[in-house]
Amino acid sequence: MGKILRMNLDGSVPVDNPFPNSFVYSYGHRNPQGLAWVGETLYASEHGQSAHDEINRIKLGSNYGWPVIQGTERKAGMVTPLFQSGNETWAPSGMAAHNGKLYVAALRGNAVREFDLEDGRTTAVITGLGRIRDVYNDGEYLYFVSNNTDGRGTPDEKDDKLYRVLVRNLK
Ligand SMILES: [Ca+2]
Repeated sequence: MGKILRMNLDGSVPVDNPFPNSFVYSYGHRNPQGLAWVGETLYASEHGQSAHDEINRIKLGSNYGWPVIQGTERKAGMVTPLFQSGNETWAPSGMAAHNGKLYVAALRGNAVREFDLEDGRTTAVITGLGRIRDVYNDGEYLYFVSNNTDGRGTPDEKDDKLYRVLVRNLK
């Protein structure tokens, strides 16, 4: 099963990692793709096996369920995702945080999706540009890159591209 690891910059194991002498920070992941911090809280995007993609709030030492639970399923000792895509496929990739929201690149979803951490809603805020691989936020602008030339997309002549939009113009 997949894991998220944490190590010090010198390659040593942080003393406050959850398991002694182990880089493991969380486990039970299937295919984590993007990470973003909101203050002291870590969020991660993850691909499900078929649809059931996930956005998780990562707690130190927790088990995120793969391969025992998926989607909205619950089991003692395992964490059910904060957001999950049900029968849709987002194929979430890189992510960035801004103002209580996560902005997540979606490959198969052909979008940048916004996840509101307060009201639990998600919407596609950028569409029509094909597969989106990664996003970055500098507090004013959201930057993102298309990835239509990765062998799974339908590239335009000038793909791929780096885009920039004012975050306040997204809605
Ligand atoms: Ca999971």
